[in-house]
Amino acid sequence: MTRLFETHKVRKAVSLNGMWHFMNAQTKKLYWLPVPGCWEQHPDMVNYQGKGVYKKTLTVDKDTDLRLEFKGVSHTGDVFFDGIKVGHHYNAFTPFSVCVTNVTAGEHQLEVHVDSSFSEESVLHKVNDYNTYGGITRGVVMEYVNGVFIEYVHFLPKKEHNAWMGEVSVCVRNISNADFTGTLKSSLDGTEVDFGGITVGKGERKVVSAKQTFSGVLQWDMDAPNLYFLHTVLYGDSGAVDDLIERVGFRTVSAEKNKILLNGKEIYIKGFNRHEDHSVFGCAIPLQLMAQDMDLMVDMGANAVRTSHYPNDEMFLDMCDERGIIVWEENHARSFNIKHMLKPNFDKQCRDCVEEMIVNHFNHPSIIIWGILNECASDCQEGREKYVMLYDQIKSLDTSRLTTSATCRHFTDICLDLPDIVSINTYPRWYEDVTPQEDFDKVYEWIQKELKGVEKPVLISEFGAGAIYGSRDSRETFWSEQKQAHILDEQLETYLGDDRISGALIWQFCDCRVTADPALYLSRPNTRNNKGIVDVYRREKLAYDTVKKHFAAK
Ligand code: ADA
Repeated sequence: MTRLFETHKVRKAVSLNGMWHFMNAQTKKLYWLPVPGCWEQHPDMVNYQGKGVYKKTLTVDKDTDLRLEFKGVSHTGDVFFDGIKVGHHYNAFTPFSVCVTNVTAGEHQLEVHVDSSFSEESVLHKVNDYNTYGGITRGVVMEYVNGVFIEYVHFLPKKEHNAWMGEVSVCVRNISNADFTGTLKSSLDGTEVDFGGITVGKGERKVVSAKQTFSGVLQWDMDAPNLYFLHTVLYGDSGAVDDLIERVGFRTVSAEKNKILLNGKEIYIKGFNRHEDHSVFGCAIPLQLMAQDMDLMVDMGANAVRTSHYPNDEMFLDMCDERGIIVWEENHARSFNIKHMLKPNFDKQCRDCVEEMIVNHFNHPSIIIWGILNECASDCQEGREKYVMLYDQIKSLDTSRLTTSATCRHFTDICLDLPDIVSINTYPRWYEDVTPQEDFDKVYEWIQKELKGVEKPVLISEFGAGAIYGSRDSRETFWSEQKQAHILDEQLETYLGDDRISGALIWQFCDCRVTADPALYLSRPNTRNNKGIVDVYRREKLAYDTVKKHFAAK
C-alpha cells in the first residue's frame, strides 16, 4: 500500500511491501527485514549507519515492461534488476521510479543497494537535529506497463466567473522502440475531459493539457474536504493501454495583504511541525501511527501541519486531504550555512528534491504552501541567490500555492521580499529569556522595515520548549514538563492573541532522534530533540492540555 485509494483499474500494480532479504554490507550478516522499514529497528543495527543490500525475488506472470516505484529509500538507492543496474536515487524523502523493458514471464531478482552514510557527496543528509535512518523506508510497487504509460496527471483547479474549472495536464511516456499514436481521456464525477489524439515518439515524453468546466462539484475546504477521483485513460488501437487515478479537490489559495485566504476566506493556521520519527519505526511510519498522529493533533485542535523538514509520505498527505488539514510541505534542507550551500552537489540535490516534491504531490488540495531552505544562509548575497534559484524553480512548476522559508536570522535576513509569506522561527523563554511579546514586537518592526510597505502574512513557523517525558518538577527546572507547559502557555497566549500573525506552528509534535554527534547530543538529552508535545512513543506531556486549551479557544 502506498496510497489511500486505488490508483489503477487498467494498469496492473503489485505491492512489493513485505519481508525482503537483507545483507549488512559491513558485517555480511543476513536478515529478513520488513519493507517499508528502517534497519535500525533490528536489535543488531540500532546504531548502524552505512550500506546494505535488499533482495527480493519477483514473479512476473507475463512478458511485459515493468515500472518499479520506490516511495522512499534512505538515503541513496541503487537498483539492480537481474544483476544489471537500472536506477540510482539520492534523498530519502522523495519517490522515484525505474523502468525495465522486455521482461519475460518468470522469476527475476531485484536488489536495492542502500547507503545511509554521510559523505561530501551527500549535502542534504548530514549531521542534523533529526536522524537519517537507513533502509527502504516507504512502500514499493511493481507495475506492468506496456511500452507507453501515463507518467503523471496534474490537476489545477481554478475558479472563473463563479464556476469551477480544472486544467488537466497529462504526461505520457513512451519507453518502447516504436512511435505511439492513441487517444487520451479523463473523467471526473461524470464530466469528461477530452484531449483528442496524442502521438509520442519512441523514447519520448509528451505533456498534453486541457481545460474543462466542472459543474455541480463541491469545493474542498477545511470543514468540508470534498475530494473527487480523476480517472485518466490512454487508448491505443486495441483499447485501453494504461490509466492513472488521482484524487483532487477544488479550492483556491491566495495571499491578500497580510492575510492567507482559502477559497477567498481568511484562515488562521494553528498546527504542528512534525518529524516522521518514532522510537520503534524510525522514519518509516506505518499507516496506523500516521492515523494516531493525526488524531492526536486534531484532538489538540490543530488544523495544520508543517512537514519539517522534508517531503512526507504520500499516505500522510492523502490523510490530510481527507481530514481537511492544511499542509505546508517543504524541501529537504535544514540549517545550512553558506559554506555548506556552496558545496558542488547543493544545487542539484536541492533542485531534484523540489522537482520531485512538486511533481509527485501536485494534486493534494491540502498542500497550500511550498517551503524551502529552513533556517539556511538567507543573510548573505550568495545565500540569497540559492533562495532566488529555488523560488524561481517553484514558480516554473506551480504558481497555484503560496511560498515561504522559515527564518531564524532575525534582523539580518535579506530574503524576506522573495516569498509570499514571512515565517519566523523563534524560541523566547527557551534559548533566550525574553517575553514572547517583547521578542515578537521587535521582530515584527524589523519585518515591516524590510518589506518597505509591502504587506505579507506573517507566520510563527516554530516556537516551543524542551521537556523530557516523565520529568516532573514543580520548581519548573529546565527540561521538566512543567517548564515546557508554562513556556508554551505564554507563547501561545501571545501569538494566538496577536492579529498581526496569520498562524502559529508549534515546534514540535513529537520528540525525535537526532544524529549521535557531540554538536547535537550535548544540548539534546537522550540524543533527542525533546520539544515534542508528545514523546517518541506518543505519550502526552503536560503541555498537551496547554496546547489544547489555546487551540480550542482560537
Ligand atoms: C530550529 C530548527 C528545528 C529545530 C529547532 C530547535 O528552529 O528549524 O529543526 O532544530 O530549531 O529545536 O532548536
